[in-house]
Amino acid sequence: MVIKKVLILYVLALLPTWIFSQTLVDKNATKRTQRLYKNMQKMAHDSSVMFGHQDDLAYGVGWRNINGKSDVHSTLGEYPSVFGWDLGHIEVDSTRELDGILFTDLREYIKKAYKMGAISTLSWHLNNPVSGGSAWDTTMAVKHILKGGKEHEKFISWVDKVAKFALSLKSGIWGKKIPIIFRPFHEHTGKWFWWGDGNCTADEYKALWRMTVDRLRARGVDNFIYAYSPDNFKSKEHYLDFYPGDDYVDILGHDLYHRLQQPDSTEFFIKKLSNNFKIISEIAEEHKKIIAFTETGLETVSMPNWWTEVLWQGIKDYKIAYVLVWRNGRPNHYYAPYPNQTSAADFQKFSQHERVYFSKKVKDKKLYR
Ligand code: BMA
Repeated sequence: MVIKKVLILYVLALLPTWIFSQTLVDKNATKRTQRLYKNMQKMAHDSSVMFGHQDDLAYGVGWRNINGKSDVHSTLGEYPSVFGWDLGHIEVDSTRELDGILFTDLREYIKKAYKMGAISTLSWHLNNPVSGGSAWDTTMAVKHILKGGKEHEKFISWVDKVAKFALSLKSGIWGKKIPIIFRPFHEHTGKWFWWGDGNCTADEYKALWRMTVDRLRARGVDNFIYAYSPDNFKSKEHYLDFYPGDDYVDILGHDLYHRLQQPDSTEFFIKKLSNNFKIISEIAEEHKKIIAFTETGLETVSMPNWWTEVLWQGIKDYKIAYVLVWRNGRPNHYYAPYPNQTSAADFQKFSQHERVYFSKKVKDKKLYR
């Protein structure tokens, strides 16, 4: 009898593990990284959405580098649950990333986010390895950095710098590595980056992605969760055109901004979001992946009810692990509110939605356990 009971309890305890059985593409990923992914799967399964903000702790509208400050925190009394950061210029050994954050500070911000129980995600606006121009310099480059290409060695040395940084992200007395969502070569369906549409073929892009991930793993990076994030797309086929494969991607992402150029742009954006996430949800179901809205925003959030009436309307019907808005970089280039900003009250309302998670509620989720 007792044995039977113990057995039933054991099976019940294992059930969630079976339901959320999709493992990371990196089979050698650290325990913490695996647990984070499992917990993200659970949250998405429960239709919970975490909120992210790029460079949140580093600067905001009218301030820079003030310990503990964050525009989101000043508005809500709590931090985001996802923190976006960028590695651009690490490849050229700059002491600061492309938007001016010291890499030494970046490491501390990531530690801080981790201690909060929140998540950090890294993008990489890396320079053009052929011309030496920025990520937006579309001089043909991808074919020249693949194996056999004239800048292959140089590119590999750049990936090694990312690996070194990733491996330096440690926390606690045991110095355990901090899990990170890595989101390289994003928005490739657009034409603006050197890895974007028209600047390389689908096969070259896939080869670039695989080569990068393989190299990171070979250098011992075992704390990355990989996110693929196309910009706008027309169909399921289009979303998957450049997809490097189920063995190379953990999160199906999407980047899409709300722009107020046309009179009907708001209706258009909501509809577009809803259509796109419907397509991504189908793909996620088939490929057993989770979804994230990896970059979005309305520059200067000029619509008072943007959070509840635009963003939320576009995503509420889907299981999206997190939504991240872009950086608060300049007075005319910011995506999260600050106190008394036009959309601050609505942002507060959005933050209180039972399905929405900022730092306080996420702490209880114990994402790394
Ligand atoms: C863009 C803008 C730029 C910034 C870049 C990389 O969207 O915010 O000012 O340098 O992202 O973060």
